[in-house]
Amino acid sequence: MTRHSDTIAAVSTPPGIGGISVIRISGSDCIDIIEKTFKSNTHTDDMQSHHIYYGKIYNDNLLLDEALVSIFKKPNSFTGEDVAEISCHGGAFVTQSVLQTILKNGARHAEKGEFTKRAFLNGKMDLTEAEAVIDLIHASTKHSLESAIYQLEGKLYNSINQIMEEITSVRSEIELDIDFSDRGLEHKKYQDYLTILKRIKSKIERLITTAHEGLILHDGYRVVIAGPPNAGKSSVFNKIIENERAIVTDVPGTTRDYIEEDIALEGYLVKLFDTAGLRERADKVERFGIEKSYKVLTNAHLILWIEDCSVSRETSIPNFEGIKLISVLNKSDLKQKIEGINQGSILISAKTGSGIEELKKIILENINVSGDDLAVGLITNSRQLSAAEKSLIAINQSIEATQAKRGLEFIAFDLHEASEYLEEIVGKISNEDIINSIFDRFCVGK
Ligand SMILES: Nc1nc2c(ncn2[C@@H]2O[C@H](COP(=O)(O)OP(=O)(O)OP(=O)(O)O)[C@@H](O)[C@H]2O)c(=O)[nH]1
Ligand SMILES: [Mg+2]
Repeated sequence: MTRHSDTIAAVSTPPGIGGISVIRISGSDCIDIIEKTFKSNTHTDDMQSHHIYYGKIYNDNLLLDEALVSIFKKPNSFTGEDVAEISCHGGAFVTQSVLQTILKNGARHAEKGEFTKRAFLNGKMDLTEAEAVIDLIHASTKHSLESAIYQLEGKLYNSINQIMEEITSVRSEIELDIDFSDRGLEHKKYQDYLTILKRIKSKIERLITTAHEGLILHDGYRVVIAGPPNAGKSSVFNKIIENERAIVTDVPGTTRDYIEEDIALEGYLVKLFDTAGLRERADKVERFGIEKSYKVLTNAHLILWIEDCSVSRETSIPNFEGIKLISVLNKSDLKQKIEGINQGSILISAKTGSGIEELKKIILENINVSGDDLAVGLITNSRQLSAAEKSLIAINQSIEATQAKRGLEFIAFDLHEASEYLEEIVGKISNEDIINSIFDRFCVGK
């Protein structure tokens, strides 16, 4: 029996005590196992797919629980195999006893994500949809949930499929030309191919640009609070997250290691970082903290540069290449020494809360994710992005080859490669390790 055709079982509801627990079973022995474990007025052979049956769960002759059992016969189930779901009482002991009995009666304990992996291997979903299942489980904000749902509906899959079809169509035409033209192609034909290839290129480019939004919706928008020591960075951080999370003191150099907190701003996931004050003179521990601050800063989407407006500026505002920086003058409740308002700085006070709402609004404006691309399907992780980028490189090579009127075989080869990379996004991955690493991110029972 292969690893994929034995019967697996796991608790699908979260651990702990709840009203009910659901145990999921999938595989060819599923119905047999139900027959051995579950006694109801309807005999197992007469149970219909997609119906719920009431009965009792036994370990041999020992009554364990009352339960509801639903059977989903293949191929119309989540995994594409025979599936049963047992809803029993939610106590941890009851649930474990029922699961142990099912394992004793012929199932193997499922690995992380194994149900979804089977759904993928049985052609029930492509990889982007499988990844959407994980995202759906982990979605913490409205917009990341929406993006996962669209992906689960196959939006990304459809967009990619459409591009792959266009590549296949032009490739077959080129291959016909290889077979039938012994004297090379006329100029016009090259021009026609060029037009088509450029159109495909722009579609892949558009796909890649969606990754910016997709990754923000999926992983969050990174806002890093930085600035000189004692400017009130940690105070601003606490005010934004509405919690006294960071230590605040009047001693410069209080924050050593950076801290991170996730917040939801109007349905967007924002990852807010508080960092160590940046200064030249610092002890060993503080220097470590400052080095780490720089690392976080270089990965920021947005930097809030906080200064104390009641003291004179010692150093000018730094420039972090390619990263938007907003100058924030804190302690507006004190007498101002820095006049920065006319230069576009915003004035706040972490002490009184003045300007904090405005600051949040500015963060939101900068997220700049329109949501227009949601319906098209967004690239939402780096695995998908890197495959799309490789596909773009291959398309660019095919364009170069066409412009140089190189042999048609070269163009066909590049197109083949471009298509392979796109297929990698939706599922044709030959590397077992990559597949396993994707499903490893699931929890058991999913
Ligand atoms: N008056 C006034 N004091 C503030 C304000 N914000 C912070 N402070 C005070 O400024 C001091 C430093 O605040 P922190 O939030 O620890 O400053 P920091 O920038 O995180 O400092 P380091 O972590 O040491 O770099 C504390 O005594 C705060 O109470 C403000 O808006 N007004
Ligand atoms: Mg601090």
